[in-house]
Amino acid sequence: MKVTPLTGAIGASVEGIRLDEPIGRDVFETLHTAFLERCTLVFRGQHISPTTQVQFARLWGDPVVTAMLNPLDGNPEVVQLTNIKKETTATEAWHYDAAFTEAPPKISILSAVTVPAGGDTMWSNQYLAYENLSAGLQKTVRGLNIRFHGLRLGRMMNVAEDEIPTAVHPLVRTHPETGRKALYVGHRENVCIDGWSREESADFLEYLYTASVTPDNVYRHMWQEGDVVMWDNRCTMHYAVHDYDDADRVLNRVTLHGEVPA
Ligand SMILES: O=C(O)CCC(=O)C(=O)O
Ligand SMILES: [Fe+2]
Repeated sequence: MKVTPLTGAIGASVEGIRLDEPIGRDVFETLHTAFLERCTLVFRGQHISPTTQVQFARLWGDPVVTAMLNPLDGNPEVVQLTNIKKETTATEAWHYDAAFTEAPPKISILSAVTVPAGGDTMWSNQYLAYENLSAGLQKTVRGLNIRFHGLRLGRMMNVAEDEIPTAVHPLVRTHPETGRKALYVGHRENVCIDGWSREESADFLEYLYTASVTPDNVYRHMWQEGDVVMWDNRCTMHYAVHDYDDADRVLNRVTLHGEVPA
């Protein structure tokens, strides 16, 4: 097995492994170390079934079963993502998955079934987003909490305004495995510094959001069918580029239960 960094900031490609074959303890340890260091792992040419995807996911944790989206027959842990119109998609913005819940998923795993020309996904390294701030601003953000709302997702799923889920988390969270600090921020429509007005919060958070996703802090994945990509939802944001109109795009997704951010 070979692990190769994909950018200076984030991502590694893993070659010489088949996810549909048993993965021994040593190999898993190597994968785990690479995952914690690189935050996003790319496995090309896997073409795995939903069942294999769930088995692989179980090596890392406890898959989330969600009735909200469309579970794939026989595998309630697998959600199939299809082309949601650009106007309504909630994922064409930098985000952490389900940050508006009390204990957001720790890891997400996508397996590409059908890919159009385009439809790339990008990830940012939120450890570096924090570390790149000045010592003074780091100190300020460490003292703040942020409220996340599921507004964009709620709109997409026609959830009534007063039923939009919301949660308050530290603006700087400490990764439970690495002990490193990561900036926990999101799209302007979804976030507000806890205890500040929307107006006071907006430009401040916009600065942190924009600084997080500077090109030298991002990996952009051009999907091929059969690719599997997994990311650490405690120290990365991601963004699904919608540049493929009505073309088919099908990805199978599994997420793993996570910790309460601290
Ligand atoms: O469609 C994608 O590339 C990613 C969508 C997304 O945000 C997710 O699966 O969490
Ligand atoms: Fe997402």
